[in-house]
Amino acid sequence: MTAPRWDVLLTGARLATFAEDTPFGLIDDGALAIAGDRIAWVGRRAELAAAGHPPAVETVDLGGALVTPGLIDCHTHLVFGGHRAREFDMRLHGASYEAIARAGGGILSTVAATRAASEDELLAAAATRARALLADGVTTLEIKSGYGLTLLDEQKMLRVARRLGAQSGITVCTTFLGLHTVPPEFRDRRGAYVAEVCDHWLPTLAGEGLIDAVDAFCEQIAFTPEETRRLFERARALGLPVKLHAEQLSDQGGAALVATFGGLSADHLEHLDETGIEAMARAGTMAVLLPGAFYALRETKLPPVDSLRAAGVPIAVATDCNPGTSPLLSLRMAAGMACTLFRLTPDEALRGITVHAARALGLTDRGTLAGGQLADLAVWNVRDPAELCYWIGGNLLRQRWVGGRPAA
Ligand code: DI6
Ligand code: FE
Repeated sequence: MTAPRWDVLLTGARLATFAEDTPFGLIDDGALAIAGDRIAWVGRRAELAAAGHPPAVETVDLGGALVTPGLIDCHTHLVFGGHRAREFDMRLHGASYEAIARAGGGILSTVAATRAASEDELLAAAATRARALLADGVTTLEIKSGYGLTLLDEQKMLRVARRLGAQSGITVCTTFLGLHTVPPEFRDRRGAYVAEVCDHWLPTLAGEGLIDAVDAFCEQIAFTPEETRRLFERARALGLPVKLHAEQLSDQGGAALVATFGGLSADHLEHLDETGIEAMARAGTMAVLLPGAFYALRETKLPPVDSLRAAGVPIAVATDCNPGTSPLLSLRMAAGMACTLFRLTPDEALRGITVHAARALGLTDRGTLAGGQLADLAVWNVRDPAELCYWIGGNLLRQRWVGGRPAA
């Protein structure tokens, strides 16, 4: 794309573009031009003169630093009250996640804490967590509801997510997760709860512009495929995209179900089988791997990465940041864990937190360094892209650019 004017020209950059199938889409000694909030030109510095543009308003020499697209966390539960460190301790003493949930802990204990918190308290706590993600390169974030489980408390969570986007200056995509668990008020009336969520809350919250996508926890300890299908039918009628927590603890056929609705993604997938993989490949439903939950639950069943690759299902990686199963506040760390635990290559893991993560959110305007893409960038203190997966912790980020401007 040519632009009438370049506002900024970054030179002396190693560009991991993820726009090509070459390793990391790497361009050595590259240059990247920004016009307005968009990337105007990407290429080798040597080709710059031939691009025939007038000098940019400002030129910044990055001295050989690595530049990637801003990182995209496509699955988080960042808004919640309290924490669950005590359950962490209980699990270390042998209690299972399912047993804690069945005994009324688990998601329900976070529901109680989230209901008790004010909107401002939730925002302050979520903003602290968001700062950690941003400090490790994130420029787009998905946030799910699902710890309110009354109409007012789900509304409260989704408003907090929207406010967090406005105050942090990054894109926050919201997802309605009313079918997360059956709340205490409906303990013996789950049918009535599903009906309430599908027929009342979903259209109400959608009408208020609070929902970008719809998700459910399809699991033995949560909701059945039939209940999930009912939700997805309502979402489809409202024109909302769907995604699903699928095949995390058991094989419920959730991935195949979300694929029949042309879903954006099926997430977790440790127990995914070939039927589910084929359905995802046919529908273009992406796989989102969540190694933080695998790690925290000391899971041993691996997601079928080889079969996903063979079927050509694109793989994204996310933090799943939540107080129960994945208290993980670094997306870069999630990518590193996807390599170490799931044997993704660093190239796959980094595509998983950039271009594939964007597609898993239905976003085509970001995730690669290419002309016309949003100028959301991460500039790093390392030179080799694989280092972003290899270092565990550390302050690797030099600077984020959001919408064409350096971010604080
Ligand atoms: N995402 C979820 O929604 C559940 N597991 C997961 O990975 C439960 C989250 C929780 O226990 O709070
Ligand atoms: Fe989750």
